[in-house]
Amino acid sequence: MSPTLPVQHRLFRSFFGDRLPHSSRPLSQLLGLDSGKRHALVLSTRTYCNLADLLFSGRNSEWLRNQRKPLKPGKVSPRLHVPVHIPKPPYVKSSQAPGICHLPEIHDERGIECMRASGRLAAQVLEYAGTLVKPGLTTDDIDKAVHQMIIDNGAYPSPLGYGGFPKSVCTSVNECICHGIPDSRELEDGDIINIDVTVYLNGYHGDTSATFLCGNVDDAAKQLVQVTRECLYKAISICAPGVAYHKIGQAIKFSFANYNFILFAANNENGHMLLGQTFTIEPMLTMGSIKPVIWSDGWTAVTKDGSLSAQFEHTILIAEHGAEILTQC
Ligand SMILES: [Co+2]
Repeated sequence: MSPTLPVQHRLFRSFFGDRLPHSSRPLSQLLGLDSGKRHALVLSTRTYCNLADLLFSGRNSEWLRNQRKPLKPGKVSPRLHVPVHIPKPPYVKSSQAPGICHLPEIHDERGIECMRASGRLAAQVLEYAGTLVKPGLTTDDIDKAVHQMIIDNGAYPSPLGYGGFPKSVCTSVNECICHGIPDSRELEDGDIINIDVTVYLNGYHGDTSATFLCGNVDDAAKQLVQVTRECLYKAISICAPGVAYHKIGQAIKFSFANYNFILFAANNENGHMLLGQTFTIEPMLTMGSIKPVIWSDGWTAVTKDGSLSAQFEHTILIAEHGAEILTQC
């Protein structure tokens, strides 16, 4: 299959690890922000901006910009309540921003069972959230539904209160790369939306995201979403004990060479995967610029040229014979 439009998909990293100032062990599985999870597809913000300067021609950005209205901040509703009986992660009560854990996250049998449970719940919530996506629904509506399902299951919605994040889920529409804040904006026919669900259950975070199509989405956007999903599964397929993290990037590049896209799959992470380790893999691809612009809310990251961005994410366990996906129903 070859692309119908002269699009260039590039891989992002979740750069929010850069904003976390100090270490805090319990943040093992949150939001894709913790470098202790060994993001499998990483590139320093600085490096990828430089590469973007080099690679991004800008030839598609005008065409892409004209296709839809730019995303604008909407109204953010008041913070939702979590019942007192639900255990909260330590950062919720702390005024300090949560930190980064630099050690690999290795679990014993009990820890693995807990990770499976939180992963399964996160996957169920994500699947449900995806069924809600339709024109006219607001991202705030999605947040409310996700929040309710998580607390109904005795878990805490991890994003709520994380470093001041005001909502229970991240909703990243169209050119929003990640960490979009649910608000009063109604979804429109042709939008794509990444929903990133993280739940805190029995002391463990389960983290997963997917990009959903809203109504009639054009072929180029569909292809972006499809290729991003394939990137995630290709990456997972090579994971096993002893495999170097940087192999993931190489596998993706090789696998998608036929698309004639430019994929960013560089990886600065040293070391090898360990038995019993959990981490997330979360490729982000865009159709144009990989330069992010952060809104004044301090969270919402959009592509500088307004081009579409897609992301998929699973939390995986390194098992004896390969990776086990923890975030599936
Ligand atoms: Co996530």
